[in-house]
This record gives sequence, C-alpha cells and structure tokens, in this order.
Amino acid sequence: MKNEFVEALANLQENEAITIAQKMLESGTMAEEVLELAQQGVDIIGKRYENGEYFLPDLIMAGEILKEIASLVKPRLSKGATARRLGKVLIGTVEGDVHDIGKNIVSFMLEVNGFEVLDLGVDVPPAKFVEAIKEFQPQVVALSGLLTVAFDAMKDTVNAIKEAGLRDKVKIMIGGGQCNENVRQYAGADAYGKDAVEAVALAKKWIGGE
Ligand code: B12
Repeated sequence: MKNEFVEALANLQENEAITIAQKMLESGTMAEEVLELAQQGVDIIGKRYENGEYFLPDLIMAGEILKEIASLVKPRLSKGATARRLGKVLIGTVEGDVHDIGKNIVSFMLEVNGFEVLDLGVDVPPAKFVEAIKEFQPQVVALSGLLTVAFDAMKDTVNAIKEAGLRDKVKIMIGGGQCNENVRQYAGADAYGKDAVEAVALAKKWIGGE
C-alpha cells in the first residue's frame, strides 16, 4: 500500500492517493509515516517537473492533493507530536510573491514536529509580519519567497522588524526556490534553509528542542 501511495501521488491521481492515505491511517500506519511517504511522492513530482515531464498546472494540482492529505493527517498528530509544543514559528510568503506550495510544506512539517505555527499566507507586507510578531510572540520567523523580487521583500521585512525594535527577539530564516546563502546575507536573515527538513532543524536548534 505504501508504494502505491507514493506512486499515486507522484502520478497526481488525486482520488487514489487520498483513498490510500485514508486506508493507511485506518489500518494503523502512523501519521508521521504517511507524511514521509508524501514527501517521497513530492520529490518524484519535483524531478518530473525538472525533466520536463510535468508542467505548472501539475504542480498546482500536487499542492492541492497535498493540502487534502495534510487535512487527513493533522488530526491524527494532535495526540502525539503536536501535544508537545516546542515553541512558536511565524511563517509567510513575502510581499509580491504568491508561491505557497513550499511554504505550506515547511509550515506543515514544523507543526508535525511540535511547533506552534502561525501562517500568514502569501503576499504578506512587512508591516503585517511586524504586527504578528508583537501579537504572536514567536521565537522564529520564517520567510518564504521564490521570485527574484522576493529577495528585496525579504530584506524590507527584516528591516521593518529591526525598525520596530524586534530584531533581537526573533531568529529569522529564509527559504524557497532560488534562495541561497547570498540572499540570506543580502536580506540580513540569520539562516537559509534549503528544504522543510532544514527548516525544522533550524527551528529546533534555535528553540532548543535538540
Ligand atoms: C508552481 C509555480 C507557480 C504557481 C504557484 C502555485 C502556488 N500555490 O504556489 C503559479 C502558477 C501561481 C506561479 C505564478 C508565478 N510564477 Co511561478 N513557479 C512555480 C514553480 C513551477 C514551482 C514552485 C514550487 O512550488 N516548487 C515546489 C516547492 C515544494 O518548492 P519550494 O517552493 O522551493 O519549497 C521548498 C524549499 O525551497 C523550501 N522552502 C520554501 N520556503 C521556505 C521557507 C523557509 C524559511 C525555509 C527554511 C525553506 C523553505 O522548502 C520547500 C520544501 O522542500 C517554479 C519553478 C521552480 N522550479 O521552482 C516557478 C517560478 C518560481 N515562478 C516564476 C514566475 C516568474 C512566476 C510568475 C511571475 C509568472 C507570471 N509571469 O505570471 C507568477 C508570479 C506570481 C506571484 N506574484 O508570485 C519563476 C521565478 C523567476 C524569478 N527568478 O523571479 C519560476 C522560478 C519559474 C521560472 N523558471 O521562470 N508559479
């Protein structure tokens, strides 16, 4: 059933992937394992996109299927992983950018790993991040962005946080698409993470979960 699930997801067979995920959960497969398998499916989808086998609409479709799988898995995590809250992470896609498939994966993986996550969504202006830091009081702020213009938006966001006098209250990580160490330096963030696994590792390191 596990291979079939990965295959169904990789082949973007929505109904099949969801039905198998449901069956796995009902027959006792751990929610965490379903997520790991989903990640394997996503990796295959990413490779097929790079090889020119898949196109934009396929990735959007993949995002939709993942959202549905996430909604199936989440309630089952509440007793285990999500019961122990390690700390708070504020996440959003920066202003001018509406890409959210990767952000949603990061957000989801952080939740699964025990963090309380406030997701501000996409195209989030710097002022909204600042306001949310004041209210939600996260230890970590995660900025996602895939467009080149997002690099400036990331920098503006970090500056706005500085100007609000909140820079020493939060650790800031960035990620998404073309981001790298240079962008991190340019934006003035504390770290760059290449994927959701690194995002979780950074949050753990900073909040002290490990
Ligand atoms: C899907 C997609 C779209 C979808 C987005 C759907 C959605 N709901 O997100 C749609 C069709 C809407 C779209 C629109 C546009 N897109 Co687009 N899009 C893509 C595409 C094909 C895939 C992005 C994706 O989802 N990847 C899969 C996810 C899982 O990967 P990821 O986001 O990188 O996330 C992973 C890591 O980076 C990391 N991560 C992500 N966020 C964070 C945050 C932190 C803190 C950390 C630590 C890690 C982390 O973890 C994730 C999981 O491992 C890319 C091409 C590509 N290969 O990246 C182009 C791409 C990003 N798009 C591009 C462009 C140009 C556009 C448009 C301007 C097109 C247009 N002319 O209208 C618009 C922009 C709209 C806007 N204002 O944002 C360009 C950007 C070029 C540039 N340098 O600026 C790209 C690179 C395509 C290209 N080669 O030209 N797009």
